[in-house]
Amino acid sequence: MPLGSLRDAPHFDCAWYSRAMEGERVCGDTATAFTHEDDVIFVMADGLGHGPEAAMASSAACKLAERRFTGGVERVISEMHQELQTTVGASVGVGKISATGDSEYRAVGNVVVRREGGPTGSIRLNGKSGIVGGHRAISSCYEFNLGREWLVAYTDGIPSHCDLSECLSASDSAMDIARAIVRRYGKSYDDATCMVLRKNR
Ligand SMILES: [Mn+2]
Repeated sequence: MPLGSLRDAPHFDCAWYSRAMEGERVCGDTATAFTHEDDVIFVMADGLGHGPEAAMASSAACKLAERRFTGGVERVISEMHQELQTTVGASVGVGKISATGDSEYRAVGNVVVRREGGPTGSIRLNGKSGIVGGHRAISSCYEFNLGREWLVAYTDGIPSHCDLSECLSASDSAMDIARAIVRRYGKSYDDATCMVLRKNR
């Protein structure tokens, strides 16, 4: 079993915070993170629409990754695409970060990842239009080295262009930041999930 918990990656600070839209009891977004060999893998999924059907699609994507990830980001997205055919489908982002920071991130649909607080300022990584489990799921692909900057991933319940600077403070934990972003920017009429991740050293 090559997959492990984030406790196996003490060199990463990673946390996420989710809440359902007003009037819904379940959140249609699901996120997860785990280790595969020396890499940290994170998944952010936003089921189409909201409520239990959306939650079923997004959690199926995350569970598949947790059970079947074998090292390939593109491959796991195409497996999700098959698995989610019987669901409403989901926007999905999957990232893989090595211990040295070498990273690959791929996304389909409205999941955004931002690199924040690095020397180049704010960089936004958008998903390619499409839906995992829907008609087509060709992912956008980004490769980069993660230094000491924050990676912030979120679903479209948070505006893609919001100013994160006041939520990102060096002294805060990933959980404090994720919660602050959802509370400050989350749209009341959509599910909102934010994951925050950084290498500690
Ligand atoms: Mn959404």
